[in-house]
Amino acid sequence: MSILDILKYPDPFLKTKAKPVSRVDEEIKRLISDMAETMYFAKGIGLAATQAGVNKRVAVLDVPKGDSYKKGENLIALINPEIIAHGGETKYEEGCLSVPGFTAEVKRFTQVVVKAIDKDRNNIEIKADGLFAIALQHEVDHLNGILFIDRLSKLKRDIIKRKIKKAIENEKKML
Ligand code: QAP
Ligand code: CO
Repeated sequence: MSILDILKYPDPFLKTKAKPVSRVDEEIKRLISDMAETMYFAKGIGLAATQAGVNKRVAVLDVPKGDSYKKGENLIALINPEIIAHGGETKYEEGCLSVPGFTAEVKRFTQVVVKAIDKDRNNIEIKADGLFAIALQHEVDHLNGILFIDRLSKLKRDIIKRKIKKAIENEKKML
């Protein structure tokens, strides 16, 4: 078990379109367990392999259902996830472990159906709505090299990018 380094915007690797996993072997299982450990350590509810610098279509999520959050209760690993159906339109104030300290309202589908392989090599289909549906779209985006800030209007994206740049400059001055 190890904690992985989470890449932060503007790391260019975050733009990588990740490669499909062809075999769920021990290496993938280790990656999944390290990603879950890293997600909990960072207090996140979702993490894509791309964020850990790994070029594979793997994501882990643990999205609270309702208001009670028990760590691990809703943990799921998705291999080669694909959105095969969607409906509705909604907005959600999103954050990201690769863009720490910043949030923005992002337009998303209200409901999604995601097809994937789980860690036990089963083909699964997940019908989701609410926060889970948002999280699934956010993680599939990461595997396609897309960050939530890329989904903002050019004006809002430029504003948030400038704020992030300033925050990074200030961090460097503190050292
Ligand atoms: C993706 O995001 C997501 O800025 C997971 O300081 C986003 O776990 C799913 C986090 C929106 C559903 C809705 C962000 C933690 C965690 C931060 C995360 C921070 C500390 C983000
Ligand atoms: Co993210």
